[in-house]
Amino acid sequence: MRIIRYREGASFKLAALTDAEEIFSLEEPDFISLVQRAAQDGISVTEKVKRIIESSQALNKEIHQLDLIVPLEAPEIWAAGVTYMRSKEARNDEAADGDRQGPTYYDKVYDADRPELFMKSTAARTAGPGGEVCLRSDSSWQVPEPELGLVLDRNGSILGYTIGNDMSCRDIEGENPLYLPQAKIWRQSCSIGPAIRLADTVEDPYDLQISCRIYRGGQKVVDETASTSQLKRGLGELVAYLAKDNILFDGTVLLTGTCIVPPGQFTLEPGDRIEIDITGIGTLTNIAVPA
Ligand code: DO4
Ligand code: MG
Repeated sequence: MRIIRYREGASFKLAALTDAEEIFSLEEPDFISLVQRAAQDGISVTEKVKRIIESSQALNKEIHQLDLIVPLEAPEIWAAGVTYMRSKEARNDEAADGDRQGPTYYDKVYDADRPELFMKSTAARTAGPGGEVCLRSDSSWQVPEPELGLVLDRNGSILGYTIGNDMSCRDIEGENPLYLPQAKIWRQSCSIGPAIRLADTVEDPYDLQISCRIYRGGQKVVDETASTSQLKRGLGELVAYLAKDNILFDGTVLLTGTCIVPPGQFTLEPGDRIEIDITGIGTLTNIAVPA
């Protein structure tokens, strides 16, 4: 069971999307209100949505006919880094300066107890499905980072899963890791969506396929697939570090790191269409534009 939001005229609508791709209207204005309503009723969100579906009719619409928007206005989006071997190798490549001796910071953080966690985005900087993600004007090596996103409540419980794109400037981070905030955060440097898959409807979050395709002028120029089974850390471990002595909000999103990095010197260009799929969640599509 998935939750989506879409624009209809001047208003935003919340809806449930079943595995059979049927769409049912939900009365609550947003995902967190739905979670709170289910808690007031003493039932899970999935049970709440099932009961609504049983007593209502599916919309006479298909998903591609809806003007989808972010499935929730996440007050904060955080991200974990170097949680997959592929990410560690890519960071070591971009930071290579020829006279490296001993383990890098990336080697160390991959094996350390404490994960890398950083603030990635806010609601105002986050694009939704079909929206535009921006390319920084002072970077010439930019890539999407397809990531599994955890939708959390204020206590750190995982309410659901979404797809995140942690847009990144490999040249800026590679020049100096202290530039990380600039390599990661700018206008529309993050996107989430197209849906939130309710947590208790995911059989095994460590067995999800993540794919990324990039199209340029109608040609597919990147096509990569990986799996959350390659994740080095537990999801609960990442959430526990994020929550430590911190404030989480209902609807905080935690991106769990990338397992896909486009090969070599590949860089995004204006007009590129980025598609990211995760099993059971859907496809997050965005167009790259100049910032
Ligand atoms: O070390 C910098 C960021 C790593 C990251 O974003 C990732 O592994 O996904
Ligand atoms: Mg990342």
